[in-house]
Amino acid sequence: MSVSFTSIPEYAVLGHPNEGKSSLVSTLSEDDSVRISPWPGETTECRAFPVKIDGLEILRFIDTPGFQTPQKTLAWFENHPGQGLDKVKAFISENRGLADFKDECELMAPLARGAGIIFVVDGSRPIRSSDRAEMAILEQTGLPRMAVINNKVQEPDFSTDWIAELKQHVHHVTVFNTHTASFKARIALLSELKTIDRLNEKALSEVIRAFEQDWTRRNTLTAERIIDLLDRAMNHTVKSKTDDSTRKDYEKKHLKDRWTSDIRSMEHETHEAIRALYRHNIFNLDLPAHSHAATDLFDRETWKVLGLSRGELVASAAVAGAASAVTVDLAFAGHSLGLFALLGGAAGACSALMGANRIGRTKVLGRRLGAYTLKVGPVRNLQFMMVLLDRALIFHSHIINWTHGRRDGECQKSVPEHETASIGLVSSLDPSQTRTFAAFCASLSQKDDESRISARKNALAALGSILQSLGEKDGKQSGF
Ligand SMILES: Nc1nc2c(ncn2[C@@H]2O[C@H](COP(=O)(O)OP(=O)(O)OP(=O)(O)O)[C@@H](O)[C@H]2O)c(=O)[nH]1
Ligand SMILES: [Mg+2]
Repeated sequence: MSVSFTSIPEYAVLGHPNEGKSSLVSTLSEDDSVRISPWPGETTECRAFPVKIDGLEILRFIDTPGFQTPQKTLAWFENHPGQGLDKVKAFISENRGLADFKDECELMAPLARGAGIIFVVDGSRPIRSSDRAEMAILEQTGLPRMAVINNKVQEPDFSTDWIAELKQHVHHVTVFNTHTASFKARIALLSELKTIDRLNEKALSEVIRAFEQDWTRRNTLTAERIIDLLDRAMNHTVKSKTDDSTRKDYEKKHLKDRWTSDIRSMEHETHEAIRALYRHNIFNLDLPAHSHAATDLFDRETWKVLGLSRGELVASAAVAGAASAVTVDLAFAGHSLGLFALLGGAAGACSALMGANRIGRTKVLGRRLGAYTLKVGPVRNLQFMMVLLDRALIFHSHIINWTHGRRDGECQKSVPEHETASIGLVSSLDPSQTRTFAAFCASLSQKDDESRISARKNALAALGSILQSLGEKDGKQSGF
């Protein structure tokens, strides 16, 4: 282990094996390279996980192995003179190399350097005597210490017992879930560290400020990415020529496939860029099956999920038939009348619906010199834009709510409620936000650069504040 002490606030995350120490380190440092496993004993050595902003380390968490022989260790502490860090150092130098105290010597190394302590317990199991021994050892160190109650499951819940017991040994107790903690909850935990670690209070305030600025920066970049996607997707055009009239139908289908494949790639690239901004590398994003972001962009279900009966489909097809002014009639089955109603008044120059039950139409621009020119796009359709926007918002919401400590295949049931709703997030936009996006959609057809720039700026600002408010949702944390 090679961790050097500097004035950067440093916290060692300690506890019994398998309580969620590594998960906490991973979530707080936004690092999904931390090793986490369902089997106790995964972490055998201390490892430092720096929190960096703009490449600069501003905070450090140390992942540690779990206590193996807490009772014996406590006995040693009780039978030896001295106190505080001197005693911790004496314990390490006297017991280094002894099999009985191997993990204890390792986990105490950061304490000997003066690191603050975050003690993690699983509040869904009862307190045992080994836990009491661990708490007593930590008290002996005299270091600033806080306990985090991380309930692995909701029931049973022994948090009340834990709080009462922990309060006798640590300076502060908080409830924090490593799998569901929001950005707000993480900031709250950092603020709580300030209360136990007065010496680092100023540094932690700086850390919190840097975190918040960085979060706003990520939201701004995400908004830019999404607006770029909408812009590119709605302006996208593919053309081809054929001089063989017998191949016209084949070419039409081919062109439509090319267009849809291009749009899918654009969407995928945008989502991956958002994932990278939030430092997620390893998890396979399993979007909730009944959210329309889980299906393919051009799947009937993607559009149908917004809720249309057969009759409404026919009605919307009729509306679209009357209103359709798009060059290429690229249509999607299953439009939402609900969403249409929402967009109807705001549609402006954008066609609100493209017609139902027709997946794609390629326009034949005309026959010149014996060749047909076929074209798909641009599809400047408000509903198409809103579906893309909705899928990006659902993706973003999923990314920011998926903590780094939560690993693939685990805990699918705890996806926050708003992510599992079958209706996406655009249905909760307020009318002025809807109008702003409709104006942006309309501006794409305008020749005037200034109006386009200003509509884009307004859409960016609206989206930035929507993203910011998604990150501010429930802290799910309480301190004692
Ligand atoms: N459902 C759920 N599981 C959790 C939570 N926190 C941790 N776990 C799971 O508990 C197991 C142990 O988590 P770790 O973070 O590896 O625990 P640890 O304390 O570092 O364990 P050792 O390294 O063995 O000491 C893993 O399977 C985690 O996914 C939680 O909040 N909810
Ligand atoms: Mg571990």
